[in-house]
Amino acid sequence: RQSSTATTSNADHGLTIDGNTYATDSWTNVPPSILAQYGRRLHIQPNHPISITRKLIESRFPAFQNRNELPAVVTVDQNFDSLGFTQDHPGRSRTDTYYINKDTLLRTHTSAHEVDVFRDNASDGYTISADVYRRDAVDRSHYPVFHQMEGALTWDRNASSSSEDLAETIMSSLKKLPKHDLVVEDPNPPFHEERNPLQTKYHTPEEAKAVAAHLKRSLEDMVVTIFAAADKALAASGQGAQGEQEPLKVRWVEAFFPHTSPSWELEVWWRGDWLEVLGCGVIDQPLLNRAGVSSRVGWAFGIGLERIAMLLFGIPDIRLFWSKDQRFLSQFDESQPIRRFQPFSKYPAAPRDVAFWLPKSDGPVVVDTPASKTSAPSAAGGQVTEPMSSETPSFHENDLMEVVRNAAGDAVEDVSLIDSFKHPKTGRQSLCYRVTYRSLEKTLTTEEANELHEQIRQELVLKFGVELR
Ligand code: FA5
Ligand code: MG
Repeated sequence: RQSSTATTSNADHGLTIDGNTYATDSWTNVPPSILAQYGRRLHIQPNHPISITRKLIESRFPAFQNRNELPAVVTVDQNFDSLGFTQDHPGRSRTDTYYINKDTLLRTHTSAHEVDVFRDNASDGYTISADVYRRDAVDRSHYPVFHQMEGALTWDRNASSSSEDLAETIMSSLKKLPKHDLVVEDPNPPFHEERNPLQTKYHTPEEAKAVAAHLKRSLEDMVVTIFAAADKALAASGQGAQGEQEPLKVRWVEAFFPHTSPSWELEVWWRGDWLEVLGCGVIDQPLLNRAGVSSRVGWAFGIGLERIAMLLFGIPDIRLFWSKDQRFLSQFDESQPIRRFQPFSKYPAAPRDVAFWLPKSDGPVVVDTPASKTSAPSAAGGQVTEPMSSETPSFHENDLMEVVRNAAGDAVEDVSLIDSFKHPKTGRQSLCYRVTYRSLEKTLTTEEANELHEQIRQELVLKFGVELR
């Protein structure tokens, strides 16, 4: 198989992507940085967490055909018109979408292939996994290239004698789906006249209700599978005993997509937050008509693979998926059960200890115990600092953390109390902290680490009157 590549050439000659050259025009806005990422195809790279996540989801839909190699360059028609996007839909804007030229773009979602794949009509169910591109902010959970999986299942009307019969067929296939004990919040009516209408021209309420019920149960089952794997990995890592976790909970939220109606988003309650995981709905019938399969009725969903992979493996930063560092890649093995990602930084650590006598004071001293570690925001992120006692102390460990952060910022990965004792005669308390310096950008020299550390030592004396040992 040929690998995908993108090259930028002289604007006069256009853009060459996957061996095809496209004329550029005033719509062209794909930057070289995006073209440089093009062709990695993380979703089919063996043992990559995005690929492992894809396979895990695919495994819940065993009868589906999996389309994972569709190229990312699509037409405006495929990405928007074929799905019924209105002309003024904001998604079409050049501020949101990477255009190659006015007619051609990098797909913004896997839905861009729905009509083509329905037209192929090769199987009742299919998934499409692919890299998708959106002009977006870059932070821990957003990246301008990410991966989606589309899934769809349709039934042929012609195989049923009536709409009652079709609804019954769908409901009986629903009954064969695995049962789960997931807590599901679904306060939504089956349809809402303005917000989430039944496609009255094409579907009876019973048909649409059956499709929706089948859709929701199928996706709930998928979520149960994923989160059971995530819980297991978490328990195995010792980071979260299974019993302590709140039970898994999901909720269905009304949504709008031009290509489904009614539509919903599925949100998962995970570690204290509602997390949007996917969008889905009853497929717009005119879309199926355009694909030449007007006798088919069914559901479709689109899920973000990074979001799932991040919680499955505990990957703290979306940028890590693009790492070529073996310390990242070697942690994932598709033949093994899912394991939590062990954060690392690219450059060596420079640990420095600071030991000091606390000044005599009446106030309590709030420190952590050496066993339970309190971390400054680590370079790899993801570690949560335990809130400490709210009493008014003379010395609060969080003050030290702030001194460290102010002095060294992102160059500090970790701060831990490693020793604490009270002098038997004087009653004075001594503490020793280990500060681990490690930059994401470079190897810190001995001198640089020493300088940062000295600054922190002096600040502790100035701010807290400690006596350095
Ligand atoms: C869509 O892209 C629809 N095409 C999904 C769909 C398919 C609906 C089929 C109905 C039928 P949305 O833009 O919400 O919808 O993206 C779907 C999912 O992709 C989100 O739920 C989220 O998990 C993921 N996602 C969206 N934007 C980002 C991003 N910038 N970074 C990472 N994941 C994202
Ligand atoms: Mg959404």
